[in-house]
Amino acid sequence: MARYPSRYSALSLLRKGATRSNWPRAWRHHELKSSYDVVIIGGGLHGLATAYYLARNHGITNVAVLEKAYIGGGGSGRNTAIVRSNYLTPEGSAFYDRSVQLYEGLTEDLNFNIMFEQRGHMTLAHNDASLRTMRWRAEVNKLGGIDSKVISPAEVKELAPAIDISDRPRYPIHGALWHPPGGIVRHDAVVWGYARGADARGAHIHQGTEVTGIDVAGDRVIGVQTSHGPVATPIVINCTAGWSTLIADMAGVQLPITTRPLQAAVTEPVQPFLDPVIVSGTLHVYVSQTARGELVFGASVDPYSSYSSRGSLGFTEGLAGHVLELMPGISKMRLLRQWAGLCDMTPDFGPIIGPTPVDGFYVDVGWGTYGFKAGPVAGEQVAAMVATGAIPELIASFGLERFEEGALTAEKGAAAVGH
Ligand code: PYC
Repeated sequence: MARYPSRYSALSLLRKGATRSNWPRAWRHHELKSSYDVVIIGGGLHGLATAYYLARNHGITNVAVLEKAYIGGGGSGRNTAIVRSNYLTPEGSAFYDRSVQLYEGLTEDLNFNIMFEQRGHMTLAHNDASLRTMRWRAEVNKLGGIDSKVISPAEVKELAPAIDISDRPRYPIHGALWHPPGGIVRHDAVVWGYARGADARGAHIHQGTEVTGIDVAGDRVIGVQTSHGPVATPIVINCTAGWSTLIADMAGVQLPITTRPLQAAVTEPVQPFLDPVIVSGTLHVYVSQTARGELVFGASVDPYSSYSSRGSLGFTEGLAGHVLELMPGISKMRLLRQWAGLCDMTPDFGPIIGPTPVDGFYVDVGWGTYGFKAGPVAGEQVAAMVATGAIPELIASFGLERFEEGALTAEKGAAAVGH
């Protein structure tokens, strides 16, 4: 398990907490300027990472991040914080592998402890068909140099003793895809670390600033309208989730996206007993145990479009039934909270990153259920695209034009759970 230095010793944290003195502001408030070189819409992980890498890697600092609520309040704060790169397609696994690499170095790079725990990621197979997909994924992963292999039920039990590998459950376990570099991160810390890094390098983060319109002259973007006034800019990047289609509509760009809620829930904390992240596509559930001892659960996206960010009783009932198939020993644990985040689903379950028919208007959207783990690499690659004007190889297959050209990416088979 990776261990990273913390910025504060326990004693200094206690002293600061008790006196509430001298907490440095992590990012500053600025007046909204009338023009910026780049405007990023969406103050989540993707928008903040893009601002950070624009400054860090390309020296572009006259940048505004516009967030209608507060930073990290959307998908970045509502996901289940899983990081992995065991995707099905070569382009998907190469892309997410770069993200794992960035996550591995992020605490040091940002000088902010993101608490990345590489405890391994296990995708269970409950039938021959899923075992075949696991083998396929393992082979694609190995070819790309990614640590990923199929393991037996006995090895599952050794790595996660709480899992029932007997033939009692309705869907007994036949094996699993084991991916040691996968794990979990403290998701808020990643958002705050990027915000701090972007701010320190000159980007302006504007919370409570809603984009109400995008100004286009001819076929070129020239600015945005906001709840705090107009801003002129030659470059606008749509880094939103949930509202990505509404923002794109403002520029006259249509995106092939439908928005679905994805629910999650967390239990009361208990002693550590579950090391890896466990995923079961057949049972539509994934679970990990946080450093605080809570179990964090997620499931499939809801089967309807909605902008709701609340949990439902139907979700809790389904989740409990499925989780107890996997781990009958936790039947007495109590759920503390549940919530939903918004997932922008594309027809091929790949993201849409790149330019659009409107010059200067870029998108980094359509992340479905993969957005959190992609934050660092998406930020890095989008920044490179905007700075150089060229499309980096790692994102070349995720362009908007693929839906017209029929060059789809087919990443559904690597989803954590069914869609
Ligand atoms: O793809 O690993 C994943 C995932 C976890 C939660 C939602 N998606």
